[in-house]
Amino acid sequence: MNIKKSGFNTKLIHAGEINDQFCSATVPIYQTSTFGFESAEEAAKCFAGESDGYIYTRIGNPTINALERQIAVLENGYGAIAVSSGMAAVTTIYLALLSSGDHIVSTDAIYGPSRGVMENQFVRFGFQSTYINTANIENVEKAIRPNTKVIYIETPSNPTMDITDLKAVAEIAHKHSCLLVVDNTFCSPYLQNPLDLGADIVFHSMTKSINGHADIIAGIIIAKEEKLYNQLRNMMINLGCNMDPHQAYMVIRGLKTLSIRIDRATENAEKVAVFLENHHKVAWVKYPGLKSHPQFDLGKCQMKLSGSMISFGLQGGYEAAKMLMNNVHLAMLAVSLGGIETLIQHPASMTHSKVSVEEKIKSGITDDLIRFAVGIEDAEDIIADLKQGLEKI
Ligand code: LCS
Repeated sequence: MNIKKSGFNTKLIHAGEINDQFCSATVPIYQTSTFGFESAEEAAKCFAGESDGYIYTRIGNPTINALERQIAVLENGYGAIAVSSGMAAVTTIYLALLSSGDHIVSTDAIYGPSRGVMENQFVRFGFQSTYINTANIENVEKAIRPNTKVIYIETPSNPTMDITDLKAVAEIAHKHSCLLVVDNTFCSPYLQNPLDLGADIVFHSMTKSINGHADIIAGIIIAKEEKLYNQLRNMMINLGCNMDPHQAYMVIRGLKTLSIRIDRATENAEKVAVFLENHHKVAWVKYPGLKSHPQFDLGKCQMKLSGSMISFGLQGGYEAAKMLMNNVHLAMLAVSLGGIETLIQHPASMTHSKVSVEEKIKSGITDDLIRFAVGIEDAEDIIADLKQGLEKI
């Protein structure tokens, strides 16, 4: 069977299989830090790259590699590099691609620390950055400088839910000899495949929907070409931000039900978004599946489904938002997303609290914005919870 030619769900179940001696149905956990060699000659060959045996788990491990092979197939990439967290993926990418004096153009409303690490820490290493609303494609070309090396996109953006046209931005990036990097965490490989649309590197916080069970922190980077893959893997090995075999096993376990979970969470989110849009205390709702979303048509052609993330604001602003968050019972007041449980949070004071006030206003992370990550409970219960919470305002 050629797994690359099979359907998405078959890949979810079988693309990571390994041939172990007992024909186990699941990938075994190779919980070892090091691997022995049969001879000094074999050891030398492995270190010279002439034999592909395992050496040391920071460099490679059969359980971790099973997950990497599987995600590379799901994203149609050359290869994948599993790392200890989504932020390890972000920092590995920055450090592998940028040198002192290089410039990056990025979506402004991205996960707070992905921007914070660049503006507050990597600025010491001479990295330059410009943050813009990439949903307006004209902004991207205008922001490019002679020293721009990377265009970094999150779509839909976190937490503003703006959608960037990946095909158009890939064209601009390549015209200017830049690499296009896409954070595909909100969508997962099930909803969007940026490499197919022209991106060079895609990455995920697997803490979210890929693992899906709120019990693991993990990340993965997928490169389209071999040269980029090697560049990224070498950086990961030397930074030492590898994944642990047990962590990989847990992610492989969660990944198998990715499409079923996302189908259900999306079905719920569509109902919740309509409920919110029709509620008199709700000022606005931003959800890719609503016709009122400014990039509804682009979302439809770029994403398989509209996903489980909704942003909305209340008539009463931040004060009303606090009352809602303090009065919901089923939705948990917590950061993160893409899990089986419904979560509610306030980005301006939580996930994006380190972004400066001016930048928050500029990028649309307003004080009234509530981010709602819909889980796989019954839609009626999620809506009833919101309804009673809204009545308390
Ligand atoms: N990229 C995106 C889009 C994210 O949402 C997150 C985490 C990361 C990268 C970093 O991944 P981590 O290191 O946590 O695995 N997002 C979070 C959020 O929105 N709330 O809590 C964490």
